[in-house]
Amino acid sequence: MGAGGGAGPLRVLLDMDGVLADFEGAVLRDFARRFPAEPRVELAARRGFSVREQYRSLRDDLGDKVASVYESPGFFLGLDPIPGALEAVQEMIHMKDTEVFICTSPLRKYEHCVLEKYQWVEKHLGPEFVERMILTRDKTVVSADLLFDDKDTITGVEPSPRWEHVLFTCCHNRHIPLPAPRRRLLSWHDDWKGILDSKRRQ
Ligand code: U2P
Ligand code: MG
Repeated sequence: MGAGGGAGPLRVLLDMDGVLADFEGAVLRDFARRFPAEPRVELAARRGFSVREQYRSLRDDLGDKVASVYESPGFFLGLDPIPGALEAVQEMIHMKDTEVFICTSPLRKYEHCVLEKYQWVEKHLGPEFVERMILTRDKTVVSADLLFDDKDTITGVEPSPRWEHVLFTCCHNRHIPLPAPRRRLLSWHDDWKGILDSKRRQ
């Protein structure tokens, strides 16, 4: 099925943080380095999409402290790839009848984040993928068949997005029960090709 119905290539959107790039691991590592005396949230204890909110719930000022970590220059460029992500994306881009785009939201404080997201994609995936980047604060207006994203609830101005949201498992969402027909991809070593195939058949 092509984007939202009919014949045509399958269009797939890939989120960046939590799906291609290890945002959570880097936040914890850099927070512990910069604020070694402060309490921190280990990855096994992460709950809820927003790191800032969870740190704020520990102590009011910790929310801004953890945000200062991911707002720092070099943070987004320095993220490690999620295991298996680069290989999966390179394979997906060469699949027949498949269009792959990277769809990511910049921080409101976008100074370093926007440039470094582009640099990260060029560094890890190559310049041809820079052509495939969509930066938007509202993913619901983008038309595609599938969106792989670690955010459990994705909302925006469009009440019925064209894509099916496949929840990519991340430390903050692994405990969330997903009512059918919603589905998950546990990791890039899980059966992402099966999800693409089943979508083509719909
Ligand atoms: O907030 C904008 C984008 O930054 C990433 N982010 C931010 C805060 C947070 O706690 N966790 C997090 O992942 C997300 O980027 P994306 O996943 O779209 O690449 C979030 O959308
Ligand atoms: Mg994400």
